[in-house]
Amino acid sequence: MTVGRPRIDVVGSADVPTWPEAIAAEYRARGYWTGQTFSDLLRERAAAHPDREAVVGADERLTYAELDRRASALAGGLAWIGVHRGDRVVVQLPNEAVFVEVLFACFRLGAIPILALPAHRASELTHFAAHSEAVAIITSDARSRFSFAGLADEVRAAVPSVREVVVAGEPLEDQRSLDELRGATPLPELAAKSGPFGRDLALLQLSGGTTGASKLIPRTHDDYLYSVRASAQICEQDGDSRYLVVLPAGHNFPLSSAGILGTIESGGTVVMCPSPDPATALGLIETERITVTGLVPPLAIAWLEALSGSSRDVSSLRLLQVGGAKLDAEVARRVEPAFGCRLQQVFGMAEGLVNYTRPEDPLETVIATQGRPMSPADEVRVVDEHDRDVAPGESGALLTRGPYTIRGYYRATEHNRTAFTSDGFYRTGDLVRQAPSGHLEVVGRAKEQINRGGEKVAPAEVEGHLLAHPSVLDACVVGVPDAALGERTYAVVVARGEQPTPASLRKFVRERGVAAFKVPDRITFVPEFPTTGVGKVSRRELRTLLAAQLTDASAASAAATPVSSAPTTDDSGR
Ligand code: OOB
Repeated sequence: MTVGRPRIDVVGSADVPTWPEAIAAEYRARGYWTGQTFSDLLRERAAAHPDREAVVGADERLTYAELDRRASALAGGLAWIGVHRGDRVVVQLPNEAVFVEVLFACFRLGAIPILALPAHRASELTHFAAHSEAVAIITSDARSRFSFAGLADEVRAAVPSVREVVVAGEPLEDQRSLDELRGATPLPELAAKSGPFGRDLALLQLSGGTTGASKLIPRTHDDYLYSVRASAQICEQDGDSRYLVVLPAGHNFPLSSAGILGTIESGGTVVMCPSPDPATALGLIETERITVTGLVPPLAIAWLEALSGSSRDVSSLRLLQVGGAKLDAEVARRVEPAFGCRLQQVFGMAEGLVNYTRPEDPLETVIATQGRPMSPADEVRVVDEHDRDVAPGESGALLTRGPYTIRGYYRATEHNRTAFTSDGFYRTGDLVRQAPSGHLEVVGRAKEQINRGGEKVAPAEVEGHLLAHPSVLDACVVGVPDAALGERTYAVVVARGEQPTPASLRKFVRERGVAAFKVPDRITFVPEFPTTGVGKVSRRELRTLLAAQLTDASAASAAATPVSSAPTTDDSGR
């Protein structure tokens, strides 16, 4: 650890911004924050119904009592290798039962998991580990052709604070197996009395990022558990709920809206889906009698297609949630008749605010809006470019604050000055319109972020990777409309000297160790960029230009395009 940094991040310090004390007191007084931790929650549920199934994975089924026992055993194992309360741990696990076990082991110990996605590679993981001074990485090599254990080693070699790599499956040399830790000394009871407490950090979520690498999002037990409890109630979860985890388990949507944690909170059963492809998922819905699941719009479309030719029985489904990116109203309209269950739109963000359409909403509201805030204590403002409220029903930028929306990113003092207003509202970067009922419709985006079917891409981050290539003089990454994904990434590049091929450039970006969804879908070379009046690259103009080319394929190949940014090479394969 760096000298001078306390081992435990103090919530409320400059590194971990939090709510002003008077507001925190109010959230406690109103019963939003209860002081309960996720560790307490699991204890309570395991005591209430020990034999009920908590988590189902590809080859194991854990009851609440078993999950609780495993969380304690693994917490003890982590302590045994020197991971302590307050230490940060990068967790990169697939959708398997072990994800839930590791998460609750961290909660029990008070270690802070950073929930990396399986798609993340060295570039992202190194940033998470270095920025948080993580002491360990927990990963899995049980069922994958890609070596996650090898990746974890690469990150450990690059980040001095990372001492331990723990692997579910076969560890490499100098790594630990999760089994070894499970069999170590159980956590001494003493630990329970010395925290973690409700006000402590529970986990670090990841932001989609706008200015480059993802920011880390500090969520406390108090605030996250409140959002989970409120979500479970809105989604009408109960002990009979069976939630299928289709999206990557660590993402805020499947984790907490109501998702994995909401299902545990209601005493239901979490079923891990190893792959989102409809063949696997629809099969599990049938065999596991799934009642609820959450999807991003491209998956909803793929499932709708697959369902029409499938004999799978999905009659157990009660609720299909769709969120993470804008759901097209025409697609939304097809969901209820095809699946025979209610649709729920979910418009949320890892920073906090989550909006849901409600079971009692009229069908048109469910189809045409992205829901309304989950909590009566959520404050929502729709403002113009001067932060002035727009007239009711007009569109504007969405600002929010409330009992589960962060007041600042982790260790990001500078960025926080602009990402939040001086009175603590988070600038979501989303453009919305609010109906008198409170329902929000997402009409656009003010932030520089590409939403590739729910996966968020920060143009600046990808541009940075492209610029590292010796033959790239300048690069600009924009999102262009796409029927399947909503948006795709398009890199426009000015070459230096000999022009590389798009394929070689994509390979270059991939080999720099970035998540595959960030590798540009298409790369085009131009002699120079269109610029704004002040000489800045005009992304808007680029986007318009590219969108026009894509909708009119023949225009893209017509050589006689007069603008200076006419593509000189185009490439559309991946
Ligand atoms: C969810 O969280 P993040 O942090 O990956 O992304 C948040 C951003 C939002 O600011 C918005 O730009 C976009 O994703 N978004 C939507 C949307 N849901 C999220 N845009 C339009 N329509 C929607 N329904 O994506 C997330 C977190 C919790 C629950 C659901 C989604």
